[in-house]
Amino acid sequence: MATENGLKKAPNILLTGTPGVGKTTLGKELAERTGLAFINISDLAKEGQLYEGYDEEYDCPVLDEDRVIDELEDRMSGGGMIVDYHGCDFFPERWFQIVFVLRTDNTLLYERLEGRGYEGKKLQDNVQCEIFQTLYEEALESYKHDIVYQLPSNTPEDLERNVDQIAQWTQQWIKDNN
Ligand code: DAT
Repeated sequence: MATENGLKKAPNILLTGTPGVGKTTLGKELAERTGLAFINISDLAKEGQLYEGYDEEYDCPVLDEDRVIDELEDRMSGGGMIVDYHGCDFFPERWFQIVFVLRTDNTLLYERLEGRGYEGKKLQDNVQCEIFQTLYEEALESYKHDIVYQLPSNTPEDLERNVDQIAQWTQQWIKDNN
């Protein structure tokens, strides 16, 4: 199947949603299945120190969005990228052919984030972010509604189904666009 090597045009896919919903898990499996490249924006920022300060309240560095975009522009315009981030409003709209917002039930998400060591305000705020469907609304405000899809991400069966469906969509997109 198509990859970044330029032989075939492939779509860029955005996986977004509250931290802990399963973006990285899905993105890595999807990359294996499709041959597309996977990019975790948090890892990219860490490697390149693409930060513009520190958020004391949330105890995390603040992403330098402009530098992230500069860093990725060439690869994104080549297509075939799966991008994973818990935000979506600062990417150029033209980058993505489809946007998936992963959704997880509150109690499951709470347990996952607790397992990751989140506590106190950070834990509460992230669960609330999911309850208020903050990322779904951000996606609808940032991209055309007909390319934004919500996917349940509660169980291993959900993961399997999501990989299958997105891989199928990707294959079809490649057929239609080459
Ligand atoms: P994110 O990248 O959105 O922060 P993750 O991929 O790191 O999330 O997953 C968080 C945790 O949840 C991790 O322990 C794996 C687990 N997980 C992910 N998707 C799942 C699913 N569909 N069913 C059960 N557990 C899942």
